[in-house]
Parts: sequence; C-alpha cells; structure tokens
Amino acid sequence: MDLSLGFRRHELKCDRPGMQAKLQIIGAPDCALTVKDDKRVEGLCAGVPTGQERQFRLVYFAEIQTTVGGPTLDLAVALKSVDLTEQTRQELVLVFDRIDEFPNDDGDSASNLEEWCNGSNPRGS
Ligand SMILES: [Ca+2]
Repeated sequence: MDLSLGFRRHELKCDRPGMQAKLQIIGAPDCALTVKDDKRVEGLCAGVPTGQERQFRLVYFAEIQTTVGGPTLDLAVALKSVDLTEQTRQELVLVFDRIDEFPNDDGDSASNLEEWCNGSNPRGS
C-alpha cells in the first residue's frame, strides 16, 4: 500500500528554520517527509505493509552539529496505531491529533525542542 500524507505542521514552540520530518513505520523503512515553507508537511511512503495493526511515529527533527549523539536531534514525536488488517484500499488518511513525546536527550528540565529553539546545547552544556 502506498501512503500519501499531507497535513499542516503541528504548532510547535518555535518556527526556527530547518525543522524536518519523517515517518517511522514499525516493520518498514523510514519515510522522509517534506516540511514546506508554508508549514505543510507532505510525503509519499510506498510499500507500507498491510494485514495487521501497524505503529506509526511522526518525528520532527533537526540536524545539529555536536560531538556526541549523532547528527539528528528528535524534537517532537506523535504516535499513531492503525489497524490495517482489513485495509484493501490503496489510500489511507493518517491523522496525528497531538504531539505525544518531547524528547529530552540530556535529561535536564528543558526538552530538545526548547533547547533547539533557544539555541542551547540539547546534549549537555
Ligand atoms: Ca534537555
């Protein structure tokens, strides 16, 4: 099944340029999404396997330059579980109602998103 996505970006703490998005599909490859200048998020995820319940994670992230923890920083995560057992149509509308997780890599009082927005180091001082 091909999954086509198009929705308005969730309201997040800041509009700093550079925010990206991807769809993680448990049991299938990640799917890159495009965050457009008008805040629309769009993407086409080909070959999503059907036939069972499947977990989707919408991840907003940014690329950062740090010496630890890798080049991408997860900012906000929305979760959705969809039962595709009876899915026979080639089209699925996926709605993420809200953000479920604000990752906090360094475990301090500020989320990655807050630190990315205000320019502090999300992976330590
Ligand atoms: Ca933090």
